[in-house]
Amino acid sequence: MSQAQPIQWSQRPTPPVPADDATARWPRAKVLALLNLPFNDLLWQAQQVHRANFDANTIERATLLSIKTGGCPEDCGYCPQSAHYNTGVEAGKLMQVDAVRSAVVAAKQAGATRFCMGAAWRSPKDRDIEQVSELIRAVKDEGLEACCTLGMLNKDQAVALKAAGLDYYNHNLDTAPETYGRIIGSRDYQDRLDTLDAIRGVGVKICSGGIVGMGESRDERAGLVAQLANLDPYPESVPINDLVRVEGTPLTDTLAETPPLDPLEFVRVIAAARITMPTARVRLSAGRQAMSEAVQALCFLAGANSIFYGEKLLTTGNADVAADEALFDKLGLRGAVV
Ligand code: SAM
Ligand code: DTB
Ligand code: SF4
Repeated sequence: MSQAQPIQWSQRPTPPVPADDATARWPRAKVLALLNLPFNDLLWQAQQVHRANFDANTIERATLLSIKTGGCPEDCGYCPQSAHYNTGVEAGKLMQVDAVRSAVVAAKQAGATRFCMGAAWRSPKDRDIEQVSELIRAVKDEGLEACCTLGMLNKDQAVALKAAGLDYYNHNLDTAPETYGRIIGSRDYQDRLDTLDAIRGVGVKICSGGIVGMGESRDERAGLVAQLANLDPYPESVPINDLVRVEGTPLTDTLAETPPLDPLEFVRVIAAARITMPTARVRLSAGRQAMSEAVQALCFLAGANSIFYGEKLLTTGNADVAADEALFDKLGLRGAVV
């Protein structure tokens, strides 16, 4: 029998739009119905799904490193690294392998099992892919899972990263399809789906999630979760970010009169992600530094089982490692082992 040929770009099936497709695995209306449940009923359902698929007392720890900071040509309205805004973030060059290796060793000693490298690119050049491949090999040499987020990728680039040993690629859908255009103008939703297709096609696992707290409605949050849950297969890792409002970004101005997202609404989104993507690692991501221990504990109860671990995200702060360890102790949580 002849081997299956990779699908040509022009023949790729268009992913279902959940809002219009009642036959989707997770029609958007069903996700909205989850978000509308009484809080205790929602958490009970999420906790049952969580326990059916994971040890509920283990949490994955993933450390982030910005390997190429700032000066990005894209115009994502939330992002401090866009060259379009004055946020005080200085543009830097791609980091050298020795400095990255030191960060990997430190992350491993602190207990991280995954190392995620982020670059402020629209999409990498082929030369960048060669250099990042060396960084991926440095992560793999230390025995950690390697993840990258480098912007849009084509299939050849995905092949090269896979060959270097990449385990996960992070590329977020960020919002519901209809919300997207008011946050980002320089690339569209389909570009993101195309990148996810390229990654999936070479067997690298997908890390894809989004941001809430950008002034969206609950229905729009349902749209984001439905879109992720209807990817076939759904992502192995799902980072849920609560917007970090950075001075100088357009969204921070737009939201000046809008209160931050109610933390209990954030917990609901985590629960909906857990229920609709039962075997995914759902990551309580950006915004955690501003959350109380009680809210974080509710996120874990709702099925979050991964965190970004280390004092910095890419350019903004994150919860202290010592505080995280103390919280783990209080809650009887353990770090996940790969
Ligand atoms: N440039 C690459 C890209 O956009 O794909 C990779 C890095 S980008 C910073 C990775 C993700 O970080 C974005 O897709 C977005 O979801 C998240 N992010 C960026 N700024 C954020 C903020 N202020 N608050 C919360 N999440 C943010
Ligand atoms: C993701 O979903 N969140 C991380 C990671 N993937 C790359 C990034 C959060 C960035 C927050 C703003 C900053 O530190 O620059
Ligand atoms: Fe650039 Fe990524 Fe920031 Fe968008 S989110 S401006 S692509 S670094």
